[in-house]
Amino acid sequence: MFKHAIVRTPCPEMIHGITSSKLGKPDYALALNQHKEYVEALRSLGLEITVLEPDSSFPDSTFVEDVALCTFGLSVVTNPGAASRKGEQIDMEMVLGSFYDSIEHIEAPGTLEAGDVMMAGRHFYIGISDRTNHQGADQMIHILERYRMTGEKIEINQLLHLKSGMSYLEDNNLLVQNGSLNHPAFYKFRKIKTGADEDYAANSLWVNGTVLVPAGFPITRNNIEQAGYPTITLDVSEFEKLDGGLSCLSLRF
Ligand code: CIR
Repeated sequence: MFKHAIVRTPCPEMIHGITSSKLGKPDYALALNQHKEYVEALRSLGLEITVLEPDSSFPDSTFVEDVALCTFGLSVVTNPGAASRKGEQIDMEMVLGSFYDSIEHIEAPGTLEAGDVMMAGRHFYIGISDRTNHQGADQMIHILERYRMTGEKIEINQLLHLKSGMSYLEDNNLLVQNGSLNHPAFYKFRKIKTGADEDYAANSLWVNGTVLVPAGFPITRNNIEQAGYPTITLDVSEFEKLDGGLSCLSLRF
């Protein structure tokens, strides 16, 4: 069960964040409202929330998930692969210092963004992407092993991050994009599919038994509910415009 979450309020410069989408620029005022609702949803699930101030130096800094991996007794500060995101992790490390005794680091030339890291118990799947390279993933695996956890690399393509395409919902249930069910690394999981044309909803978020699902993806939500989970639907349209999803907006531990 998670007890804490760290989030960062989006900054006005978010409208210049990195994106591959053709959905247009985010509406900042709407993004602020959506972010507040996201925080309230996490709070309603029992989490104590640390809300960080907007950081205008980094347009994408609301996507806090990418700059650290938070897990059992260990936090790993990452080295983001995107040039405009390098440095976001420095402030986060100071925040994590009040929660963790052990903080490790991904060092250049390794790059890793934790949107590429999917936790399933004490095992971690690490996507090799445009943001996370082999050195970064290897460093992460070595760190995890020192703390009696394990990791493995997964080559991905056509996804920003591994978790853009799948989410572990605990209890052996893996939510996956409809078209990408067959990766051998995931054979042992029971698969819950997104709806056709609902790829974005593959980034849904398990929090203490409930699954947060992005608004506008009813088939996926129904499939998750059929698997036995209560859901909370949240509109995150302004973050989708920047290729970001529900998991990207918080660190949970
Ligand atoms: C980026 O491209 O870095 C941001 N616009 C979106 C990051 C989304 N983060 C995530 O999937 N964990």
